[in-house]
Amino acid sequence: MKKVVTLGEIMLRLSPPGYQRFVQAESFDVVYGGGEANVAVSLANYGYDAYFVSKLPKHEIGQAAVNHLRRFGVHTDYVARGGDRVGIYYLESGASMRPSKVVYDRAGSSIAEATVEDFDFDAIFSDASWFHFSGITPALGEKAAALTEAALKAAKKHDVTVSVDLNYRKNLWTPEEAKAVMSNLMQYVDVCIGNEEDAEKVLGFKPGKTDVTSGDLELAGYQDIFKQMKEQFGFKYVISSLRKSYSASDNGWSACAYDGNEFYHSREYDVRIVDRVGGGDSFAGGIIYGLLEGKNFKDALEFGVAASALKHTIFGDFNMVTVPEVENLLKGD
Ligand code: KDG
Repeated sequence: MKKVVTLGEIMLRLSPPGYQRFVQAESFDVVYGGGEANVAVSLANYGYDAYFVSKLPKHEIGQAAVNHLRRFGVHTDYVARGGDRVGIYYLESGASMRPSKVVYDRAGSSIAEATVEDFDFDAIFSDASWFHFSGITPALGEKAAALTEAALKAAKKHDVTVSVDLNYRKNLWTPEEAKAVMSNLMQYVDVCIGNEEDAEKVLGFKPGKTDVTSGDLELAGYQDIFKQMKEQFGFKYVISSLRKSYSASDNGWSACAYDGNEFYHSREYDVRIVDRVGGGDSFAGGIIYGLLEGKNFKDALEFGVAASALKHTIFGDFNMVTVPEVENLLKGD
């Protein structure tokens, strides 16, 4: 079975039940999640040997996060134990015209403080097929950025295919900080994935003439910047999810992509959102699955979009869907 590795932070997520606001909540629903952990769960669901690389404290909350990953089939052999804290994020779910809110409490988490000595990257990547990381991990601080680069160097040394989800997080860094760090890391990347705002905030490429909020997608703008990004960073594939935001609860969901020859726009799904957190991660997970399975690029893209559309119907950060479920959606009208 193919071995896929992701690196990042898994956090405790606390959310007021239903659509309550933070200020009225008397209890929280508990799940665990984090960009790259979510991708690992998707890939474990699809039958791959998915390994998550991270660091968590030795106490019971750290253990609960490890257990959560194991419960969904992710290998935790490379989760180092130690440090002081599990990152937390609070999520207030939006509805109708009220947007969702996120509050982070993650500074000084074990993975943010981890160093290269915590991991044996040579061993981790020597038999791996794929490595996925996102812009969230290097945004955790200088140590995490150095750790990400060390992992990328080891992955490339072992000829492992690398994907990134640019994943801009405005609460963690500014566009200028993101650009300085991420532009350097792009030299290791084969498959670049993002969304409407990531290309601009993380790499400085703005798709012209596109107003996503109004639903007026001018795809020519994407075509132009994808060509430029491919040229500048040498990516094999450049991919963006596309969200038409009708309200906090109703979205149009599709993607566009470029492989150096053709520009593709996928099928679009109308999604009524149960929980959109992790939608981008399941998109990345679906594309990685499609490419690892040897699907052509367009089919891998369609698989990612369909997997991600399904994720929007599932509570929590993880996408608990199977390959047949995604394929059924792909076959449907
Ligand atoms: O992509 C989903 C993530 O945003 C979520 O799981 C939490 O990792 C997270 C973050 O940093 O926002």
